[in-house]
Amino acid sequence: VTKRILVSGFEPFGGESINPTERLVEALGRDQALDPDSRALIPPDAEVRPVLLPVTFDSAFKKLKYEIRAFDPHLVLAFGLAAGRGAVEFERVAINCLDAEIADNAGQQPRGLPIEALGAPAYFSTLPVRELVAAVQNEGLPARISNSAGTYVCNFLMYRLLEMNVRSQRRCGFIHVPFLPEQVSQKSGVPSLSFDELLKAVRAILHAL
Ligand code: PCA
Repeated sequence: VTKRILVSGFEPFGGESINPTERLVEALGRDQALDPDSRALIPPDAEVRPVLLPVTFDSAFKKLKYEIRAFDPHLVLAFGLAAGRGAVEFERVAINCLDAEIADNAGQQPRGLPIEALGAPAYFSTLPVRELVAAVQNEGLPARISNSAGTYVCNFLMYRLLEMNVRSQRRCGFIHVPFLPEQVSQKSGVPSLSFDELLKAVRAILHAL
């Protein structure tokens, strides 16, 4: 049986002109279009639906929810950029908190509010995060579990995604990735991961799942 895997990425935000996770969904779309045995990233027994999301509190989850309903995936892997982080980071938990340090791409900047007033304080990833860290590390690439997805659009999306799937068999989670090298060429001491390395990490994740 074919495993349906929805992979989301985000548009650029916060003054950056690129988002590595946007490039990632584009690359997965090209790979999915190839014949199953000639794909470089996606296992032959998997079908990936790449979805690009806007960096807005208003629309990001609405679009993801619509795509989940249409595709009915077994797994949802949501990716985002985490400025300054130095590894592929599997988020363990999403918290019921909105506290945007910068406005989103629609100009919204909620500060110190709950996502859902009477909602659960937090939801835990239903991905096998420890195994996935090992799968990426086995490729010689940096990976770790993160205990905070922040309080911006990524944490919001992860919270809503897990809330939606709390009574389902579908495994869902969020993965933060570092900047691309070209994004840090003017910043000293900020870590990055090359696009080839990112693809290698994602290939390892898809194969491990
Ligand atoms: N990263 C942001 C939102 C979009 C993205 O790629 C975040 O970490 O919240």
